[in-house]
Amino acid sequence: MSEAALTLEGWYALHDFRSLDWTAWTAADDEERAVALEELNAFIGEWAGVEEAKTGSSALYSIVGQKADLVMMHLRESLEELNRLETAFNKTAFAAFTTKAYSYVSIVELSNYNSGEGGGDPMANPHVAARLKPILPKAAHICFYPMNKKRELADNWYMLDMEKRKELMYSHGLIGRGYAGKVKQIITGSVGFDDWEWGVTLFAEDALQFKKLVYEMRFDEVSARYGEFGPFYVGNLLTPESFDEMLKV
Ligand code: 76R
Repeated sequence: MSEAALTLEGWYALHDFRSLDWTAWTAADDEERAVALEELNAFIGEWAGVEEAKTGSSALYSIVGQKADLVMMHLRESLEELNRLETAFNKTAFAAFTTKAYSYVSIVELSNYNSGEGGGDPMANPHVAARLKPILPKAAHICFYPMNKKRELADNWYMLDMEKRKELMYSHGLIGRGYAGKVKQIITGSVGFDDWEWGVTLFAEDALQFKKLVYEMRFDEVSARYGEFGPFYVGNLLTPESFDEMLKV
């Protein structure tokens, strides 16, 4: 049996995608919309305190295309908290104007492929801790997609020995590092939690860098030979102003 990579886990993650029922929203009267917005803003207004208390982080983006209209990405300390959050949203008057589009449950994950130096408590390393419990950047764009590593007879990631996987992941990391400062990635593990093995969430000021990075990685053996990809969601940061503008009738 090949040796499993050691993983470190941080905050639990929920990517909650919703679509707006524009017919109902535009047909509602001003009073109904005002109540819905008030409840929505109260819900969103709690996120800042959670970040300050360092017990989680949330981000809100619109989604381009017909797969969804918006995504709320939440990082929290437990699945219970994620559950409470989605339920709290569902109870707002605003939720009555939305439908569920997609969701993804996972946990922030770091693996030991490139960690090199052993020993010591990795959680005591502030860089590691910051990556496991990241404050989501308020970058202009988000890109999310789930993925697997292949388990086919000829190309089975899970049958490769540790040394080989380390070597392959080293090359993966090198490409990634070429995008330092342009793309921030958060890898979340979802084996046992959702339908794919990982969620990949990327943040960038320039959305074109998503295409450049993902395309370049396709030529790297880890992705070219072993990567399998789910649907891609791409979107724009929703600030209080741009969200107001989006919902204005
Ligand atoms: O964490 C680290 O920085 C160490 C190196 C590293 C690991 C272990 C790393 C670096 N990644 C790691 C693990 Mn990654 N990553 C992806 C995708 O679209 C595709 O082809 C793949 C989707 C992107 C875009 C990306 C970006 N990475 C992983 C894993 C877990 C693998 C496992 O355990 O088997 C997956 C699924 C995955 C996928 N990766 C980087 C990046 C970037 C930008 C980096 C450089 C990070 C940095 O140095 O700042």
